[in-house]
Amino acid sequence: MATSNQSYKNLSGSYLFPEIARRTKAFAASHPKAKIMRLGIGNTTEPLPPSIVKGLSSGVKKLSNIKTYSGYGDEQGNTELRRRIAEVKYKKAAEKIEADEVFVSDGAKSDTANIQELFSQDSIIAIQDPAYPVYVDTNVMAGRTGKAKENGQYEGIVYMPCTEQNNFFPELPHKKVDIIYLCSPNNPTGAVATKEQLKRFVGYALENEAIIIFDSAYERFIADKKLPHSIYEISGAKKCAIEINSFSKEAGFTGVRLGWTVVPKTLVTEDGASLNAMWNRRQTTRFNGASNISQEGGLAALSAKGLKETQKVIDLYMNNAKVIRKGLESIGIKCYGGVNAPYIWIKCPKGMKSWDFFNKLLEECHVACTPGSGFGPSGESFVRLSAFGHPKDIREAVESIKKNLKI
Ligand code: PGU
Repeated sequence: MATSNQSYKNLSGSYLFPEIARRTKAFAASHPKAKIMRLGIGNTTEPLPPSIVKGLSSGVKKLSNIKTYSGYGDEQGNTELRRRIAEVKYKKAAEKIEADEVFVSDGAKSDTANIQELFSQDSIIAIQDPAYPVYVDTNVMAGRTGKAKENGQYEGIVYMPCTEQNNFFPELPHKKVDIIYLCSPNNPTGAVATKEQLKRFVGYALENEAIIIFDSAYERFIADKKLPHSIYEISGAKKCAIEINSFSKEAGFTGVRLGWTVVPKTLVTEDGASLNAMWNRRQTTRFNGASNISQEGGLAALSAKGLKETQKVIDLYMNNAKVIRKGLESIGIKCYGGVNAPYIWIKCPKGMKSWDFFNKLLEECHVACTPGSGFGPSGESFVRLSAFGHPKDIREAVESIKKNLKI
């Protein structure tokens, strides 16, 4: 008789974003006249710029011709794309990133979910709280935790609170941990780690033979020139960090699907295993490579023209972020983030709980947000607004909040 993976029973609820979609849909069904403005999930809305469309089209065209047709490619990704990622994205790395340390994928979500497989079952995981829920949920599914406790924390995970008091960047773990998830620019708080802050974590990881899993999916949204875009800007990080990134937000590939993970060859676990060799083994066994069409699009996105064009779209989203912050602050709402990240982290007025404020925004203003508590217990009494949207819709949402929110 087949029995199920018992660890799934430890999950305390459904995945956050479908749950928001479900509640928003239910509200829409019972209020058919309401125009709902969706600032919940971070989903891109602007069309792909011309050079990327050209790249994708050339990928399709190649498939139509007997001379250029290709089927399965290398599981690790197109060699030229791996080279270009290493070159363009890691220019400022303290130690050079090589093309064969870059593994192309269908997006950062699957990589952030799959990477935990490389580590032993008894590894102790430390996670920023709040955090992108995939980090916690996949470790729960893998059986590295117990059930959720009353305070919302899963047994066995080391939570690193990110609060107003520490400017949303955590202290070092209070006990010895093996795997540390860091995300900067941060989803959901919009905070960006400084070099000094990253140095402290790299120092800790080297000293404790821990591995950092660094999610930099929003690095292109950093405007402040002093802030690091990659953990590899920190000397020593190639000995202790994996970095995961994506074309989703920076190039509008949320539906196209393309991302990558850097696993340095110098990365060795306490028991002497090469994580680069293990990830290579894992990917070649479980993954048949990203779409060859998407990869042509990725190459175009990293061309000089592509980078210029995507910057314009990023600027548009970041202008949305400014509009959201300014609008909400004008009615006395405390906002964080939204300066070097496309998310605005909002303190619920009068200490309201996240889901209560979610309902209030939906009912009074017809705006959907993401409840902060969905990202972890320290996100309680916050909500996240996403700056991904058409500027007109964002302005409309902000006006509706200013006009209709009763606080
Ligand atoms: N990493 C972070 C930190 C993210 O916020 C997201 C998407 C991803 C990875 C996924 O990137 P892909 O390359 O597109 O796979 N976060 C969005 C979407 C929600 C989700 O379930 O992925 C968000 O609204 O937080």
